[in-house]
Amino acid sequence: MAVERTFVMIKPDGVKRGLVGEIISRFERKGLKIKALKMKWLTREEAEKLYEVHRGKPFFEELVDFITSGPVVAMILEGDSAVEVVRLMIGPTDGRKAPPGTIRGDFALDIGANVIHASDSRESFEREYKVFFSDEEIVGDY
Ligand code: DGI
Repeated sequence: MAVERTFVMIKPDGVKRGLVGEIISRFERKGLKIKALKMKWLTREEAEKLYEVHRGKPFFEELVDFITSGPVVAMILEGDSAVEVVRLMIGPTDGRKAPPGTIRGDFALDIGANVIHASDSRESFEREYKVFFSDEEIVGDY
């Protein structure tokens, strides 16, 4: 087991529906440590950077429109196998197919408006967190 970090973002639908506390609470209860936390309304440029791997796909414009439609809450979480653990906790992309008990399974009924984003690899984490945080904004051990 290796302590690692992952990047999580509660999307505009999750913020508007008042799910921020519920979602953060799930990660805290799991034992993951919050290392950075921020609310932000992304510009189109920032959204395109965050989702650059999807540029050119048919849903790209819709995705950028959606993610800039309201503020998001971004965080860096730390813990054993954090990338894999958080992906398991959020569930598959399509809320209609996500199993109950996962965040998307419990709160989402759509493939686009699916409440939450989490890095799918260490490489994605390294790229994604930099859209929101400088290294100085990550707190030390506690
Ligand atoms: O890592 P995920 O968020 O589970 O999924 P992903 O990396 O394949 O896609 C990123 C986001 O793009 C996803 O959360 C919602 C959106 N998306 C992915 N596939 C589709 C989509 N949106 C629409 N409208 N249609 C899709 O097929």
